[in-house]
Amino acid sequence: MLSPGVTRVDLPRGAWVEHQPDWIDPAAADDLLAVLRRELVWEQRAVVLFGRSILQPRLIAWAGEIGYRYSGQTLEPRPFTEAVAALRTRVNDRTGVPFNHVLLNRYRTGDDSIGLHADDEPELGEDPVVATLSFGISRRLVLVPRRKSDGPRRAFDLGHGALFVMGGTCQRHFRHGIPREPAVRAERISLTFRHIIRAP
Ligand SMILES: O=C(O)CCC(=O)C(=O)O
Repeated sequence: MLSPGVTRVDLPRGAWVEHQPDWIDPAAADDLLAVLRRELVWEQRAVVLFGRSILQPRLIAWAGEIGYRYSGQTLEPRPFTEAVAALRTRVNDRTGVPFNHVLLNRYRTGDDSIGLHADDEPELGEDPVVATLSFGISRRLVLVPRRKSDGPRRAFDLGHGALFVMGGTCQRHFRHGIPREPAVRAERISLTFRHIIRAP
């Protein structure tokens, strides 16, 4: 039985997503956005894509008990800040998943983005559940099946205080991303929760 306000979408091949737009109420979300801006160490990192080193078009921060390796870079273990630890506890209770790593993305304007990808690193195990919490301006997450026969791409507008969960075989059969939206001139911060089963 789904909690009120949750939309679940069952996708082909055993993938699913859940979207809960107002999981955190707007006043609390305003406070959290201010705290996250202040509390985290934000940086723009270079990643290796197709053999070339490029700067990611967004800022990132992270917290985790175990390091996380993706796109040719390793995020070494880093302590949880107070706010991120409290949010992790809430997300773990809500999803039943013992997330132990949080990667935060800060999209300064609609010029910042993340390309289509899957969170399918071996350290996440088979068919990981990945949860995302959003603060600030709404941005569109697109979900694109790897096979054309699995239907159209889908889009979800992730607004202030929204919880979005990808589960089942989602990372195996779909890719997701936050495309550029040049008309957007305000900031969004997302926290993406992962359960890392072993160090990279
Ligand atoms: O910002 C988001 O909602 C998605 C971030 C994401 O896909 C990632 O960090 O892997």
